[in-house]
Formats: sequence, C-alpha cells, structure tokens
Amino acid sequence: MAGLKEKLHDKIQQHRPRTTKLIKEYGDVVVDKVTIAQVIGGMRGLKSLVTDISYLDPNEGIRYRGYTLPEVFEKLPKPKGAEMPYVEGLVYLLLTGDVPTESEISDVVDEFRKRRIVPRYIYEVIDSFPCCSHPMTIFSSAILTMHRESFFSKKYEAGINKLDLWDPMYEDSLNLIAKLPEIASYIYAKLYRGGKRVQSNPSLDMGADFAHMMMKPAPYDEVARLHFIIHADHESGNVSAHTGHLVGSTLADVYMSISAMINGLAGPLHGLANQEVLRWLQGVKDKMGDEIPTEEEMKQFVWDTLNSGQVIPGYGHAVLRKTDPRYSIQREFCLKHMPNDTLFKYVDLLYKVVPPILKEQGKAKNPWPNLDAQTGVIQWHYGVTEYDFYTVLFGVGRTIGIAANLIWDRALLYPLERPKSITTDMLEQIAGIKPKK
Ligand code: CMX
Repeated sequence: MAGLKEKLHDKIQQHRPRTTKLIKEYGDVVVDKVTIAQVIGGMRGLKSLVTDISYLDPNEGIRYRGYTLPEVFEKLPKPKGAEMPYVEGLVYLLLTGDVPTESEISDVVDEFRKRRIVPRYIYEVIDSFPCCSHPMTIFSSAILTMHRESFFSKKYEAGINKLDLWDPMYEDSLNLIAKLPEIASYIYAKLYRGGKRVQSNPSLDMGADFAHMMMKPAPYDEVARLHFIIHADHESGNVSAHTGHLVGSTLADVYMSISAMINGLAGPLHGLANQEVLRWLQGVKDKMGDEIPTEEEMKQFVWDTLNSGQVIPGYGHAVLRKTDPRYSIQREFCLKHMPNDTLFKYVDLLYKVVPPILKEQGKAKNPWPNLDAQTGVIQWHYGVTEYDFYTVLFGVGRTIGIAANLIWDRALLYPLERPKSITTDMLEQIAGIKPKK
C-alpha cells in the first residue's frame, strides 16, 4: 500500500465506530427544524448533510480540516523557492486531516506522476465537439467518457464487500485528479490556441505542470497552485458538492459523479459567476473606452444592472455573511503582484461601491464579494483572457474536495440520498390556511 492510502485506511478504521455509534445510539436526536421558507426556498441553512473535510462559518469563511485558509497556506509544504504550497499537499490534508511532511508530499507527487497519462480517446472526444461548445460542456463530457476506466464500477460488477468500496473510489479519484490539469489545458489549447498540445512534464508538481501545459510563464505556476487550493472545497451543501455527493450516493463512480458536479458548477449563480464577473467588467470597459470610471459612474453601472432585474456577479452568498476569505487571499496576491493592473483597479472600485448599494437595495443578505469577484482578474492579467474557460479552472480545483468527500462517503457507508417532497396543498394545511383532508 502507498503511504497516503495506508494512512487513509487507518483513519477510516478509527472513524467508522463514531458514525456507527451516532446512528445506532443517537439516531433519534433532533438536529434541526424545517420551516416552510426552507422547504420552498432551496433548503437554505438546513443542517442535513455531514462532512469532516471542510466547514463553512458564515462570518469566518471556510476551514479545511479545521484550518483557516491562511493557516493552510502557512502550514502546507511548498515546492523549493515557491510562494504557494503543493496542491498535492492539499489532497493529503483533505483526505487524512493531517498536514503532510516533505517525504509524504513526495509520495503523493509521485502517485500523481504515475497516474497522469490521459487516454488517447479523450483527445478525440475533445476534438470532436462542434464549434462554440462551452468549455464546461466539453470538460464534463471528457470526464464522463472516462467512466470506462473505472475500477469502482468493475469491482462493483464483480461483487465487492461494501466496506471495501472506498478503495476503488480512492484509485479512481487519484487517477482522475492526476489527469484533470492535462484535460483542462488541452481544452484550452483546442479552443483558443489552434489545438497546439503541450504534454505534461513528469518532473513538475501539479501547479507548475499546469502552467507548463498552458504555456504560461512564472508566476502562473503560483497562480495555478493558489487557484486549485482555494477552490477545492466549501463544505457539502453548495450545488457542486451536493451534486457530486448525491450522484455518488447511488454508487455511481467518480467519473459519473464529478461530471455531474461539473454541470452544477456551470450555472451562473454558482461557479460560472467567475466568467460573468469578467463579462460584466468588459461591458463597463467597452462603455468607458480607456478611461477608468469614476466612483459615481461605477455606481451608476451597478444600479443599471440591478434596476434591469439582474444580479451583480461575484457578490452575495447563500451562507457567507462577510467578505469571502478566498476573495481576500486573491486580493492580497493582486496587491503584491499586479497592483497597477487596470482590471484590478475596476475590481477594487467595485469592492468600494457594490456593498453599500446592495445594502441600500436591501435584498441581498450578504452584500460582500465572494471568490468569483477576483478570480478572472488574475487569470486575465497572466494572459488567460478567454473568460468562458474560468469555470473549468474552478472545476479542476473543486474536484479535489468532492473526490475526497466521495471516498469518505463510501468509507463511512453513507446511504442513497432520498429526501421527501410534499405538495403545496400539504404545505397550506401545515400552515393552517387550508383544512386537513
Ligand atoms: N446582486 C443582486 N441581487 C442579489 C445578489 C447580487 N449579487 N445576491 C443576492 N441578491 C438578491 C437575490 O437574487 C434575492 O432576490 P429575490 O428576493 O428577488 O429573489 C435576494 O437578494 C435574497 O438573496 P440571498 O438570500 O441574499 O441570496 P441567495 O442565498 O438566494 O443566493 C447567490 C446566493 C450566490 C446565488 C446570490 O447572492 C447571487 O445571485 N449572487 C451573484 C452570483 C454569484 O456571485 N454567484 C457565485 C457564488 C459563489 C459560488 O458559488 O461560486
């Protein structure tokens, strides 16, 4: 057994009795109540999922395995001379809950190196898409097509004890994560670089290898590490995480589950917002020519969008009630590496004008920016100006967290997800505005 898998195996053995005890001895203890507003309103705030991989506090933001993002960036080992940690180290942390040592990191880097070769037919699938296909459609399809590689599905078909299902889920997950940077960069090459493919370089860590395949010089390797780490997980209720978990609960394999979660991520209220922020900013730039808008002009653009019944992309959140720390970390990166970038100045101006306007409008519960408000500006600065690609980058990072959850879902024998629906008549009866039949 490789180091990571052995450690994971031990952690699973230690954890299983905790879950078993909770169900068997405390299964009837009430966790939460459900209101009509929650039933109709997308289950906001309803505590009905469990994960130990990350936790989102409304005011503090995300913690991975108990660590805030600044702690994660401080604690995880970094490649020699690098500013940002190994993405491979985050995989280790999310899976085991432990910060890896240098030698444990080398093992994981080696694991990914061995698993990185993308099957030839995936290039053919990507090549066969009609023009104007969105990169997220291609990304999701490429992942789904690899279902034929699944150990999990083969083991299930052959008959496997459910206690052992986490093992092939782990193998599939590592295989998929190792291949995603190359798949994503080939989609980029195909759509925007005349199909010029750059093969992965086995001597590089995941972030540096992605920059190499994207043909972007340093510090794009740091950008890639930063990006994949901050996008990896956001507890279990967000649409991409929940979709991955839901599909996986049917014992669909990782390729099916991650392809589905990618489709959830591709909605403009979720991951696609990073593309929408850039589209919105470009609209402002087109109107302004080379001029930077004044504060008053920017306020007017924001009000125009709100008054036409649209949302301000990159602002608001279903759980967060403060500025997203993932936004702040990217902002610090911008202040250090690209303080004079024009788009960054736009984004900074938005940070000043949008929250007071959203507060004045009085609808959004959270007037502060989320991570998507900053992502595109960094990509644009380093030459990735094709903004419909940005959500693919989100998807590469998010796969790490969701795959870790899928492995633990199988390890802890979480069952098929199947909540109950009721009718509007029944809700009216519960509300007491209609007599019970
Ligand atoms: N601009 C304008 N109006 C907004 C808003 C925004 N950025 N954020 C929320 N609102 C509005 C909602 O549309 C809603 O309006 P109605 O009452 O007319 O339906 C009202 O404020 C209340 O919404 P809420 O409870 O504050 O927010 P929700 O939990 O319903 O939605 C989210 C959360 C993210 C979908 C919403 O804030 C939004 O649409 N933001 C813009 C899109 C975005 O940035 N999405 C990315 C989020 C991060 C991610 O998942 O990647």
